[in-house]
Amino acid sequence: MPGTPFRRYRAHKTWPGRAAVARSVARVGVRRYLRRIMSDEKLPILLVPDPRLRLKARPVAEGDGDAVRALAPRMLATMYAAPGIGLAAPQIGSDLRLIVLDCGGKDTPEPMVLVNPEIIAASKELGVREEGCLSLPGLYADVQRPQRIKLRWRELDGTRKEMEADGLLGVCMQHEIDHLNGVLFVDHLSALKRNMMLRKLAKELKLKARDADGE
Ligand code: K1U
Ligand code: ZN
Repeated sequence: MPGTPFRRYRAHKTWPGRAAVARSVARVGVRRYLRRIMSDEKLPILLVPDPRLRLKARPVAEGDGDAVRALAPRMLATMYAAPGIGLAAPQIGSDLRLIVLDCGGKDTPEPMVLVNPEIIAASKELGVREEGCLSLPGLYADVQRPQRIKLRWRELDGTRKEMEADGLLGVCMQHEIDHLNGVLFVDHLSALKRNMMLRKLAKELKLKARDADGE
């Protein structure tokens, strides 16, 4: 696997499952485990109103294997450092349909790398949960989405996977797949609320940039 920053998993063709992650964490501890699956390199996260956040990402094709295997550990490092519980490739300027997630606890990491994820079923019942976004720093709002989804994706080795998700994991998966389609959580709010929040953020980012220039 030339050019990939994977260390421990260099010889693996696929991402380890939940049980394997838990066994590794129990053996080496959380910090050492995460250091093994992450790159040292963190990537800058694009902020609104960067137009790249509004583009539809393209499906990962067979020829993208090396790029995806190189990107995934960098995306995990970027997500953990932010800190966040998810990250989609468009947020770091890539046009690939690739997301990483970890909705596990502090002592029970559950890193996931999903290639070409798609929602194949969604419940009629809706739920409301507060969301934030690394591309909209400091903004939070209650968002209504399907309570439960069925998701299909491919592993890094191309293996097809499916699972059902609800709660925080289900919300996070929907939020990240939205990013692949150029959709942000504020798009689920009323135009009035969305514009108010985006104006507030634009002001804050302008002040921050001015402060940084003055230093
Ligand atoms: O996609 C992103 O911008 C990441 C985003 C994911 C997300 C959060 C909440 C609901 C749905 C999707 C974040 O991770 S924002 C940061 C955040 O929620 C968080 C940060 C540290 C600890 C716990 C949560
Ligand atoms: Zn986001």
